[in-house]
Amino acid sequence: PVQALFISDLHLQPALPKTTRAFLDFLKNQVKQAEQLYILGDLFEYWAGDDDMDSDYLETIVRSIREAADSGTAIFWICGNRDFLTGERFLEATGARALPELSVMESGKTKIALTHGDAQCTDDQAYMQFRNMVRNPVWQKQFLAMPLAQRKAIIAGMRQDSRKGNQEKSARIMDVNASVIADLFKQTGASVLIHGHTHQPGQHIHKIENGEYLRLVLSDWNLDDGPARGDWIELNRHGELSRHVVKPV
Ligand code: OKV
Ligand code: MN
Repeated sequence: PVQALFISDLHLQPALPKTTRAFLDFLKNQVKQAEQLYILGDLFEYWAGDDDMDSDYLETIVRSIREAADSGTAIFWICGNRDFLTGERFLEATGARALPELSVMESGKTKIALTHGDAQCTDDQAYMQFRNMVRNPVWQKQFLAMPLAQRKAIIAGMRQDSRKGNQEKSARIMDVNASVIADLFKQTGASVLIHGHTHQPGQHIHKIENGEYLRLVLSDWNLDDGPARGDWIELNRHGELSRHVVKPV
């Protein structure tokens, strides 16, 4: 009886077994009841290229997504800033369909815009510069031409660097820019936006030229360290949106 489910920022990795188990449980118990699942980016902590899918860990996840797709749920994929290197082989293996980084779905007469959320964090200029580089198809082709081990080493180096640098940036700089959000609502004609990325779950009303627009921010998932967190948004047949908390399994 569910039209669509939305999730983001699970950051799946072997070091997070409880989070991984919660996702596999979510696929079995929630997704199979739903017509559509929208994955709004950063399902994986990082994706080094489709040739990494041969690892047992990623193979299990890919196969589980495939089972949900085969059982009749349409699965839509918007990549995030960690898994933007997912390619055709990933899509074929999972049965997911790639969507543009900014997409609009319709529920009755309500238009819902969907995006990961990093492209709207324009106050972080250093990150926007990095993003422009790594989202360039020419850069990606060169990067993917390197051996897998080398790509993984480069990503590991970046992660180590950011562990020092990232904490210094303020929450404001790491959040979406309000005027970019206003432009997005204008551009798409949507009255609702769902995104993740910022790890600042919440709901925000944007008042733009006498109109009111709703921005729903998904949580990241982590059931392994600290207090458990994770959520999904459900869209039911009546066009109603609700937020649900992930529980450890
Ligand atoms: C995550 C953010 C660092 C913001 C790189 C391919 C590439 C993955 C990656 C590298 C960086 C994630 C995985 C990190 C988020 C930052 C800095 C700011 C604003 C590649 C796949 F480029 F090599 F192809 N990355 N890391 N930031 O260090 O965890 O979100 S990260
Ligand atoms: Mn992200």
